[in-house]
Amino acid sequence: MPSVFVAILMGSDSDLPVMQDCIELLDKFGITSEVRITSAHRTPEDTRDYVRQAEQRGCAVFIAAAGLAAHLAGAVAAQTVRPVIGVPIDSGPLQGFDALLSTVQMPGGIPVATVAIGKPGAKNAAYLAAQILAINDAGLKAALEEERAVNAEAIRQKNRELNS
Ligand code: RP5
Repeated sequence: MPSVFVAILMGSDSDLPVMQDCIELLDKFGITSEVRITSAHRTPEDTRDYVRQAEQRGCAVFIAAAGLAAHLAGAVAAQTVRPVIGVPIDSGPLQGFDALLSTVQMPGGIPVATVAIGKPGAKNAAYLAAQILAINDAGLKAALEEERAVNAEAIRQKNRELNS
């Protein structure tokens, strides 16, 4: 049985600084990931070939990040029935609003779970992928719950400090 992993695809190496947190968060939760630069426009055949072989090798979730006329997530979703998470990158004169619409406005039947523009979306793509994998992984579910509890406690502590 192939080992499960998450594929992180991005349209350009210029997207990498935005996606760094995504890569690091998956690593923090012990989730194996593969990172590939591949474009819906510049390398369409490579994108198709990678998605097909990655699914066969055990890719459980695809994360696709792109800016401008961002068709990468849709192009990936066209090749697989694994969950696809789209991250609109805040590049170009419209700062990601173009990529948001290109990524989120998929026609019925080919879904892309679109997260926020830019760095918050990069983080949430990792959390969402982890939550999908946690459906069948009690340890991962516990780790996600523990992190939320720690974050909530940090806010309570700040309130105690503000009011002491
Ligand atoms: C998109 O075009 C990429 O995802 C990137 O966000 C944007 C600009 O790419 P570069 O011109 O920086 O390579 O395809």
